[in-house]
Amino acid sequence: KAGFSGTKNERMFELMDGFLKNDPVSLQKDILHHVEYTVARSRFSFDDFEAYQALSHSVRDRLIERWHDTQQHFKKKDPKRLYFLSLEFLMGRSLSNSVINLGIKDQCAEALSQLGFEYEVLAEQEGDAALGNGGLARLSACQMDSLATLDFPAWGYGLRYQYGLFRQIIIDGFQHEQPDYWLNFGNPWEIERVHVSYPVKFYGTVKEEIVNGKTSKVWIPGETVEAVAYDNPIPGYGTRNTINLRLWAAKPSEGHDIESYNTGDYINNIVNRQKAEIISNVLYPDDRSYQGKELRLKQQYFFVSASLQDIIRRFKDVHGNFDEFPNKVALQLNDTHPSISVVELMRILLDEEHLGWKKAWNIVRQVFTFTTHTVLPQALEKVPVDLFESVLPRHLEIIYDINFAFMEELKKKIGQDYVRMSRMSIVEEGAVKNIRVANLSVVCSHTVNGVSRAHSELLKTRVFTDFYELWPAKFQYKTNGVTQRRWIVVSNPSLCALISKWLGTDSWIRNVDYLTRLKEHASNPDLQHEWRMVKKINKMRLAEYIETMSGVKVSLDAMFDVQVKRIHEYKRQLLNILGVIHRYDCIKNMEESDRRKVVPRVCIIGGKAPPGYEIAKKIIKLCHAVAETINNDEDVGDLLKLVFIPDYNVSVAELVIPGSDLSQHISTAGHEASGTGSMKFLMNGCLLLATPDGSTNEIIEEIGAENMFIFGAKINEVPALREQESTVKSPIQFARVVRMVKDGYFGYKDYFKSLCDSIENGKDFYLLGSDFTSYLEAQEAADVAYVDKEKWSKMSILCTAGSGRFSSDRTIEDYAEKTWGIQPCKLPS
Ligand code: HBZ
Repeated sequence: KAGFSGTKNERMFELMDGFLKNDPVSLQKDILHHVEYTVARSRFSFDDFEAYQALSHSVRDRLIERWHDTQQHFKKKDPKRLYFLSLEFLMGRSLSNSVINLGIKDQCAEALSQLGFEYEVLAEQEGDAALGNGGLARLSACQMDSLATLDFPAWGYGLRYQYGLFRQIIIDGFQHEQPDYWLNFGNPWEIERVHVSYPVKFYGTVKEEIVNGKTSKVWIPGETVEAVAYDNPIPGYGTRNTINLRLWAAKPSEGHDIESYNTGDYINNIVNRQKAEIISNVLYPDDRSYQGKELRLKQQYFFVSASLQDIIRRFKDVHGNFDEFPNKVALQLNDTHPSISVVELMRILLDEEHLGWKKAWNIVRQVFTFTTHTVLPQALEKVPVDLFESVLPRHLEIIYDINFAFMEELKKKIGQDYVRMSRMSIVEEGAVKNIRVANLSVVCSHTVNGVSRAHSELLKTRVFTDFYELWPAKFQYKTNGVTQRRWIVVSNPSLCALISKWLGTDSWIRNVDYLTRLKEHASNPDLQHEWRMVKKINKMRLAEYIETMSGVKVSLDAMFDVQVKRIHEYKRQLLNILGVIHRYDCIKNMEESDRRKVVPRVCIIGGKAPPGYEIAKKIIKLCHAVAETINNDEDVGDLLKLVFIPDYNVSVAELVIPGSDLSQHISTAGHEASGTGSMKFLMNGCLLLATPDGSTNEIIEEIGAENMFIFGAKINEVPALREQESTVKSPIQFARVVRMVKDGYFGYKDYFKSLCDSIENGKDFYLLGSDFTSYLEAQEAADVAYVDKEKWSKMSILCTAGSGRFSSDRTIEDYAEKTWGIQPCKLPS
């Protein structure tokens, strides 16, 4: 014990030399250390990728320190914790986000430059973590950033897919899907916790047993799979708080099936055990439909079961019984995907903790909150009862019991209205009996949230009307938001510096209310000039990228007009392409002298089509076919270009959004629950051309319709328009551009036939024809505004200035107060 001073902990801290230091020399030492001992390359010879790995490990070490302190602090304080359950998280890259949130970007850059490396080049080495489809999944990621930054005691739980969202490659204009081997080069941002693992059971039978004189149900599983934890630290900005995103991977279970080893075929047994890993193999790539697939149900139950075991273990470490559970635990259901957790918690409380039904049900109803991200009733998940019975037999029994109790409660309130009762039932009767997962979620949660005001209205009037009438107080909404850390600070450093310069502070990075002060300077010519310079830098980056990806050279003087998002009929990329064809047609038919008045455009489209969605795939092909014609037409030159950006993902978005002048959010009104892309563009001073759908109405309130280009039918006009659709003739320009496609002007005549049929009079469900004229008018208004540089710059500044309300910080504070009932729990600095 020589030299031992004070407590063991202090001595250990001394030995470790305190916390890691963040000056460039210390960082350099750490990087070289990791090159040699983690990456196992010689410190005298390593390439960009190896340098990226070593840098990431150095940053990760710092995250781990904070992570430990945060968890220790939460443990000591034992606050009510939020557990965010989501089957999807679209985290994108971690290095750039981590160095920003830790406040060590400049130090890293300096450390690297002395070693002969460039920070920006290394950051580009990282692949995206794409464990999600689209809006819902990226929203989860933004919300995790806000939860950490605002010091909330929160945990994220999800699934660690081996293969994330497919890579989109384009061959001859057609989308092809390739597996996303994102873990092939290692993932420095996760920590495998081999000791944190739980058995998850499937199949089998249910028996009755007498426990302490009471009948109890015992589930005898037919298969057990082990869930192993992988922790992903999520650092807050301007705080030491670093929270955890725990993702589960499936592994063969140790204790399972030992018998058969003695008797059976050894090799086959090993092979069969290995099949357990299939559960966490691949992310489902359809972001709107769900067809009751067994593997999908197993994925959902797998991550939920492991998460609840983990949450209950943590709770029981401190608490002797479940009375305090609702005061210590909030469980957030991110859409219906994790909703089986309400049944699983019931099962644990009843069968394992032996609580009575009433007590268990009372707990369940106090802890769950549910957010839905959809508008379409048909997109709500259903699981065939037969499937349920085979995979989770005990859970099906509990669902029946919950439903019975609910129906009894309902009868007392509404009397014998059996039609309404059958609509509200968790079990759907019919040729195929189904479990309605959305109804289960509404019944078992104390709060149901929509993702924008308009969405919430639709939930009340169309999707959950019966439930709203029964429990009006349950229904709330929290308009989505995005994190300004990733969408300005990380992705647009020049704009970030400019904003801080003009506000005289960088406080807006933590407190977005400061952004509104930009309004005072919106007409200042100096700011406007600098604002345009920043945009130009970002457009240059984007133009270079476009040229590399598609070979098309674009002019920086042209307006960059962007629509990037998943490809869906309701999002109406087809309307955009038809608009481009119209513009092309006009230019072609113009006198030479008139062409000089045309405002040059670069139309940029990007997004992935769900692999089985034929029409969406045809839209991608049409975009390429039209681009081929336009981009090679000498009459048109720089006046119009059309480019498709392949494999759109989070890191591509970080490049595209800052470089856009105009962006399109043009869903048929009543279809986009919220939309979050628009908010990222807004933050980056990009003007919006949009329909009054989802969160756009709230954006209009904040930015002013005069600073946007709004067009098209309103939500409440759509039903009548649909009814009249077959009788009202579509506008002549619309008919003309559709005919061009139909007649094979862009080739592939037969292939595009069904696409054209889908928007023909009488079948134009998404009302492209009906909105076409006002769409063109909005586009023209954008042209006129763009020519007036001062006016455009002012509008652009006002977009950024008004974007504060659409920060996920605001959304999360709202949820914390009105839905979850949690308080910040900040680490002392
Ligand atoms: O969630 C989106 C909404 O379409 C969008 O309007 C909203 O802004 C965003 C965030 O609230 N919904 C989705 O992205 N939905 C999915 O990705 C999804 C994924 C798997 C499914 C179903 C839906 O099985």
